[in-house]
Amino acid sequence: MGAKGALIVFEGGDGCGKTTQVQLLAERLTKHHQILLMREPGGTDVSEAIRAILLNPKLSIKPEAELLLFAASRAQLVRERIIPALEAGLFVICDRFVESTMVYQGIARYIDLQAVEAVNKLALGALVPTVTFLLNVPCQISRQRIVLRNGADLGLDRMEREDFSFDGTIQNGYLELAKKYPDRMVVVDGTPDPKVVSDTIWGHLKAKGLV
Ligand code: T5A
Repeated sequence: MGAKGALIVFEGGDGCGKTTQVQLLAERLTKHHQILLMREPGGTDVSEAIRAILLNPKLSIKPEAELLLFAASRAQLVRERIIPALEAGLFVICDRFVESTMVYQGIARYIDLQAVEAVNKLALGALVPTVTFLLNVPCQISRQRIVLRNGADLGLDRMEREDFSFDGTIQNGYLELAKKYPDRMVVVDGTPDPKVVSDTIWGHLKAKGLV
């Protein structure tokens, strides 16, 4: 990793406010740093093509195939975009990363967590996120936000149609993971006004000496 670069990741259940926080942090960071914004799955031509498969509600994908598709998207993104940006000293902000795979494919889809970790490791190589913010929002609130955003017919993608998406499995899975990895994951209450959440995140980055 380059001397000044940092990889800041946002995680949480569907509709918890990651994209909103990524944008608010980007607005603040660009005043002082060069930044690169990424989302997973996606971020390269290959990864966006894989995203279209993964989120297509018409496709039925087996859990193990799903795991490998997410990992393939990530392996390309890491090598094509993230590592070069970090080596150039940029701040990379990523909407979802390895913890999504641990929670959605490992915990919610019941794929052996050691297998998920091994696949994640292959996709990442030596790369480790500098900090991962978990936006903790009860699933009922996340779902309400998606209803407000998408309208009554919801327009859910393939993952959001899963029973586990809004029944607490994902939120609890993330909280378990944050307990396991307290050094790299910071739990932030995602329920207040977006500006308040953003200030909290900025405070954590300051305390870590990153901004
Ligand atoms: N996935 C992904 C896996 O299964 N394994 C993996 O390895 C990876 C990487 C990705 C799907 O793929 C799965 C997980 C996902 O199901 P996606 O389309 O990228 O799908 O979906 P999400 O990441 O879930 O993104 P969303 O856009 O649905 O949710 P966000 O980004 O968390 O939420 P955001 O910011 O768009 O906010 C949602 C709504 O709430 C409002 C916003 O204005 C917006 O309308 N909002 C707030 N309202 C009140 N108070 C706040 N604090 C608010 N913050 C935002």
